Amino acid sequence: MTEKDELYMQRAFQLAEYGRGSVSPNPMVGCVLVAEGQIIGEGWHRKYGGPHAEVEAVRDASRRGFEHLLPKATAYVTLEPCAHFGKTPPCAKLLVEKKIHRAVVANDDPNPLVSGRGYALMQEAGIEVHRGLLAEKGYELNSRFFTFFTEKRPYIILKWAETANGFIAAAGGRPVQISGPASSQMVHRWRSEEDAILVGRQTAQTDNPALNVRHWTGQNPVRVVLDRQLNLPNSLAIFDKTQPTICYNYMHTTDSAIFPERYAEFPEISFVKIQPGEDELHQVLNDLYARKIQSVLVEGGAQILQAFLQAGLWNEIRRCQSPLTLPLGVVAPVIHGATLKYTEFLAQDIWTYYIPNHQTT
Ligand code: AOF
Ligand code: ZN
Repeated sequence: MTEKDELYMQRAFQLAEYGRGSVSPNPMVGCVLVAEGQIIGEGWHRKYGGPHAEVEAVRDASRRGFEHLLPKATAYVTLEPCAHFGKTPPCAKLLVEKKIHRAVVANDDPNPLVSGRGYALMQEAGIEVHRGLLAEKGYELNSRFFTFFTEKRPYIILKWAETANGFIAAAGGRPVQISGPASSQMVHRWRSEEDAILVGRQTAQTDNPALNVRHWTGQNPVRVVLDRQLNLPNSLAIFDKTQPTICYNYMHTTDSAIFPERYAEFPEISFVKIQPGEDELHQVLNDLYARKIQSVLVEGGAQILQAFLQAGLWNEIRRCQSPLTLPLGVVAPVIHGATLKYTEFLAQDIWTYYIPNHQTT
């Protein structure tokens, strides 16, 4: 593998990134076709249900009048080309049909429908296949997709804002605006990037959050609330039916909403029964997994954040510390088992990012 190979793969990753926010539950994938020392076609998976990266790249090559060079081409693909008939025909087959000469891939596809079979299809047809180039970068890019298939649960991001003296709400849980406007906007961008957003009963009640994307453009996540005794009033913003919503509780089940068709025109509220017990979070996560929800942003409050932390059920912490102080209040979650990734300043706020001790990306 040469430096040039790495460069083209970097480009493929750049393209893959354009799919962020529009492809879930599919991975972000990019593809670059190179022949005679030049890029002849580029593509990425743009939208869930749409053509895969390889199809886009081959189309691009044709559009540019380079179809005849495909038999000399190397395909740089960030994920093992698929081998199944899903929403689109298999990409590995397309590369074979186009007589691509060589394929360089970053990550193996963990999807059991594909895993290994994409390589097999290409190798049987005589395509020279290289695997694992810049694999780490791929795991980071598609951390949600990989976590979903390997851990069989969504990727979990814990997020909160605390005062300089460590409170996330005022005394009695009374909400206070802790982070500044720049941070709020960033959080809205984050909401648009994840499949679901989760809060506990107390937060739903006292903050009455809409849990939608307002200060950014993008898709609204599925709202998830834990209301064990089902005593939240239906006048709350989260029950306004403008967004698909799942309410986990001990009492009642409806099967009204069919997820992940979650961007349907008339989303419903789905009530899902869980059993009281220590594994409640696992029950919730198992259900989200069954609904193909690959990532969840946990936005509080302190109790629910602490529960995820204690259970070791998280992949990222994003903590905001503002310059504000409060005389009394609800104490912020205690972080443990975490490695600091980096810190950044956003206007007056300090954001600190952590990953679990044994996680590499
Ligand atoms: C590729 N190239 O660009 C992507 C792939 O329902 P479908 O047909 O869209 O298939 C989804 C699966 O295909 C997804 O779970 C993953 O395994 C693979 N994604 N494969 O060759 C792509 N997005
Ligand atoms: Zn494909």
